[in-house]
Amino acid sequence: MHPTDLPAQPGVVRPGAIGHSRAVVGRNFAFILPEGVLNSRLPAWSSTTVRFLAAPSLGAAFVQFMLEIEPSGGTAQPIRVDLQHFFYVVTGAVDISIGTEAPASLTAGGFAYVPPGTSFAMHCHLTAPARVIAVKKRYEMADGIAAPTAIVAQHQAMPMTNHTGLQGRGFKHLLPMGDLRFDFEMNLMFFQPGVCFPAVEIHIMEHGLLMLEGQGLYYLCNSWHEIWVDNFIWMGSFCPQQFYPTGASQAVYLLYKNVNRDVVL
Ligand code: UGY
Ligand code: MN
Repeated sequence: MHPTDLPAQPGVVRPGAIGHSRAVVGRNFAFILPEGVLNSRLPAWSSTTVRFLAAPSLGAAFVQFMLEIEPSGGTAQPIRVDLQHFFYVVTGAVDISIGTEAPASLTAGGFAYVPPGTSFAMHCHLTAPARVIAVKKRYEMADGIAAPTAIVAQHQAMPMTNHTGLQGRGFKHLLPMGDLRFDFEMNLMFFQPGVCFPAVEIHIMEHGLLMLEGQGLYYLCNSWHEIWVDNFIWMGSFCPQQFYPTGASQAVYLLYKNVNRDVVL
């Protein structure tokens, strides 16, 4: 019997809540569950709860966080910092303005890339709250390559691709794959039930992973972790990793990956 099968009494901690969690923070990965991530409020965001999921204090070279924006909430005033931002709307709808561009409306599955040093403002639609997963990363310049320009789009308008040739896999590369102006990728990864990658991967790139749909088992370093919607994983450099979907329907996750740059010594 799972402790959640027992009746919960209002105002009383549920049996099994003490010290039991699927959450793990290892040397080179972290498996993070939303119920354990406490709220922050930030001066730059009004009527917005922020939950930090990955940060340099964990070992990550980027920051990933969930914004929970109330209908009247959003950026207190336009934000302009010397960092890149990426936003993906998980639920609800927001308006985003980047630089001098006219505001664009994004619904669930919509995303935006904000280049370094470019201002942006985001406001939740008045009808319902929005949840937006965000990445913040310092831009790694490369000789002779200009920084990328802004992108605003909905993933639903993009074709599904599959460069692996494996049945049941699907990809949407939200940032242009192979475009060396970008120093990171944000990919939607689709898996039909039972379809995994062919081998345990070990690579220098880091990941931030948010489970969007379905469920499965995630292999991290040398242990398996059951994962479902809203669970988050930070995978550090060279963390052995593999995913095996276990649900009856497709599994989908959003994956951050730093790419296209040499190792700095
Ligand atoms: O592209 C990747 O590195 C991807 N296959 N990794 C992952 O899903 N953990
Ligand atoms: Mn990988």
